Amino acid sequence: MSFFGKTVLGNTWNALGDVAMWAFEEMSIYRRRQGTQREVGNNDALARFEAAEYRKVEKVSDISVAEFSERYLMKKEPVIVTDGLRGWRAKQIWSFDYFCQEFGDMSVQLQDAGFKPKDHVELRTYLREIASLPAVELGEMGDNLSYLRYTYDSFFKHLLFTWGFGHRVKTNSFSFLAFQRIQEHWRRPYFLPDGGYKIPWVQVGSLHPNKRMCQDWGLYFSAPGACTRLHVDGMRTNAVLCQVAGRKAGWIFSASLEDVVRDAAEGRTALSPVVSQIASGKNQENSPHSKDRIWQFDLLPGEIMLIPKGLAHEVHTLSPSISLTYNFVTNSEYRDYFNFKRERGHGWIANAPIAAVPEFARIHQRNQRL
Ligand SMILES: O=C(O)CCC(=O)C(=O)O
Ligand SMILES: [Fe+2]
Repeated sequence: MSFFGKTVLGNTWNALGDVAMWAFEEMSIYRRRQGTQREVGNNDALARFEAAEYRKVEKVSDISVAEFSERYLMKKEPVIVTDGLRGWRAKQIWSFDYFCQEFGDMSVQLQDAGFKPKDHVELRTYLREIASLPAVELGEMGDNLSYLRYTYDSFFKHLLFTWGFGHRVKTNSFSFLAFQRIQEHWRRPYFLPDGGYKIPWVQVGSLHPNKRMCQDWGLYFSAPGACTRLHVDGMRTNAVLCQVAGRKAGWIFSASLEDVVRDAAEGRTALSPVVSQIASGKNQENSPHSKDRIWQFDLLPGEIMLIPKGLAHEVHTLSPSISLTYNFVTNSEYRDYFNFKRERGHGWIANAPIAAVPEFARIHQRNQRL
């Protein structure tokens, strides 16, 4: 068979896998979640935060696929790979000027801190505006600054891109056009396996995320002070946040804290300084909440962070930022991914940032000084 024939066949096979996978998951979640409800209201939220282990996301470099997988991916432990962009021409090419020059005339739709669609603006105007803003510290938030995450013009076109048929699609969407035109500037990060993925479906051959648009793929542009509010990604898959320009910082919360942190952000808790045996010290090994963990991260240009599947996180932009992100699940993680998702359902986004809760901000301030 010709090379072309093989590619089309391969893409079609992957597409069928994607659809079957998605249908199977949705059915299972639907059947499981009928009639169950999340418990809301956590009066011991502050105590839980106080007692949780507060750490920095570990930084590593020159890490092998096997080590990355064993130490971080399989353990749902966040990590930053400092030489993550190794081999990416994007490091030299991508800048605010580059995107102004190449795509400046396009109209793009911005979003708010909760992914809600906002104004349409000219890309050049937006990029010039944010590129000139001064840096901020973590916790200094702008007044709901808008954010350019992704602009997909139709669901069907999106599907074609995810199945590797993007080159055949006519579109005026910035994300789609950019995806096609910057393919040679980036690649799958060197520490991720080349094949064996359930999401997107790649059972034979290698995953090329620069050719086949992965779940939640986006080129993100944001201003100092902009925030992506506390959330769990919709599909509860792993995310890689690839930082090309500017700095981002924020927090990732262990699965055990999901309801607590959501309730705290949304004000469904008294957050009074509860006097309890756990509030005064760190969790003991055998305490019921010993798995409670808050990771704070500082992500610099050239680095890639893993946000493990299903964990709540909040991301703040500290200086004018360009980053690329996409989501995935490998074969060996699938069972854990599936069980967790069946239990908890889809992701969510809080209606207010956790950084704005004074009691949480104090815990962050105190830990920063340690
Ligand atoms: O980079 C950001 O601001 C947030 C990325 C993220 O968590 C997401 O898009 O789901
Ligand atoms: Fe996210």
